[in-house]
This record gives sequence, C-alpha cells and structure tokens, in this order.
Amino acid sequence: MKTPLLPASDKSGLYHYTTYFYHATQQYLLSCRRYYELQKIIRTQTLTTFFQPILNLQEGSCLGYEVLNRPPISSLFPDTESFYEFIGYTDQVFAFECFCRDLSFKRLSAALNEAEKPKDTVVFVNIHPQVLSDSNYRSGETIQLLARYGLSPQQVVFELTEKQAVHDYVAFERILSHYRSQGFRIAIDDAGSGYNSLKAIVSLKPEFIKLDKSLVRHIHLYPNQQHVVKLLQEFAADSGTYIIAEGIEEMEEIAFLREEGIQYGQGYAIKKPATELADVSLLFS
Ligand SMILES: [Ca+2]
Repeated sequence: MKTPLLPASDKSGLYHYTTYFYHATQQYLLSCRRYYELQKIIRTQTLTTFFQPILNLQEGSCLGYEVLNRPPISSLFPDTESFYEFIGYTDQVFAFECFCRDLSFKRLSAALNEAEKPKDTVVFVNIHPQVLSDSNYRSGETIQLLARYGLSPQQVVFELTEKQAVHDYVAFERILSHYRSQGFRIAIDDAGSGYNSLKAIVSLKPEFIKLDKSLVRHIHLYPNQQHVVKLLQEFAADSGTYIIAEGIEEMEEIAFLREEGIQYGQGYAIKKPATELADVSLLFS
C-alpha cells in the first residue's frame, strides 16, 4: 500500500491556504490597478466638477454653491463613494486633497465667467482637516491660488466632515482662527450623523452647520428627527451660526424646515448638482 504524500487533513489545509493566497493576490492586484487609476485621474484631471446651489429657505434666494468633484465611473470605481473610500486607504490623501482644491477653484472661476455670475459668489469647498493643518497651506498658499483666479477668502467656506476625525480640537480651533483672520468661513458637514459632529460643532464654532441628510429625510413625518433638529436650531441661534439642511428631496421637507425657521437648504428638491452654476429660486406662497 502506498503512503499518501500528505494526510487528508493537511490536504485540506493546503487547499485553504491556496484559496486564501489566490484571493489575497487578486485583492492586491485590484488595489494596484485602482492605485494606478487614481494616479491617472489626478494626472489627466479627469474628475468632473459639479456645483449644487444652496437656497435661502426663508427668502427663496441663492446663498452659494457646494463644489463636488466626481471621478469617471468604471469597473474599478463603480461609484463616487468607492473612489473616495479607496483614497482613504492610500498614501495619497493629502496629494489628492490639494489637487481637488486647486481643481475646484480653477473650475469655479471658469464657471463664474461662463454663467456671468458675480466674482464674489459664495462657494462651499469640502476639505480634509489634515490639509488645513499643513504649514504650506497655511502660509498664504491658498490665498495666492485664489488671487490667481480672481477669487477671495471672504467667499470661501471650508466644509469639514466628521468622517475625517480631528483629534486635538483645541489645536485645530487655533488653526481655524488663523483661516478666519484671513476671511475664510467654516461649515461642519454631516452634522447629527455621529458623536464627533456634535463635538466639532461645540468646539470649532462653525459659521454654518450642515444637517446630515439622515436627519432631513422625511423630517415632516418623524418627531425624533424633529427634536434633534430643533435642538441644533436653538444652539445655532444662540451661537450666531446658520443651519443648512442637506439632502432635501421633497417639498414637504422644505415646508417643515421653513416653518421651523431653518435658514438654508440643499438637495434634489431644490436643484441637482450640475456642471454649470444654475440659477435657483423658489417662490413661496
Ligand atoms: Ca459636503
């Protein structure tokens, strides 16, 4: 009788190891292809820049626009979320954020000219706290960049999301004071979607609080969401901050938010993001 090369149990171990090795290799190759694609997108500037208007819900006028940069959809990045999630795992966060900032101002300047809008139109730019903390960024580099495009710090609001954690709020508040002294303003994005956003609101004293869409969706139907929004609205009124409700998709939501005295809103029910600076106004009866 022949002796088997490996006991049965070892054969199974070898099979599992081979399967694991195969999948790990596939994952690694996918990451390499995505990384290469990311660098290609930066090099060729193939992000598309969209502008979504923010409406004054009380007066029906346009406050300004949020700038949104979206990648080309491909099998490597089937949606915008997977693209930004991947960047978070790479060493390219800082390089990409700087690239996005430059691209946003360049495209905004072109869009303002195209739409014949006032040069001082307010613009909301998503930015990573790490970028604001960087010494090059602080030493006037952003102001020089803005000046190149005929823009000014007074029209720029930096949106900080709680997903990009700030660890030392005291130190970061000092950094923000520096930007404020130059004329920039701050918004806390996705407010109410987690503990950190509340901490950021209290510690960083933003000029704008952007209510997360999970609080806004169907707000006219859900008392729990209404309570949270009322609390934030009271806090905003006491601290001289304005609230922007994000992700508004229904006219009933607009009606409720107006009734509550929420100043600003953004979402598909008002206007979808577009590559041009669309006019927006709502007539309230
Ligand atoms: Ca945002």
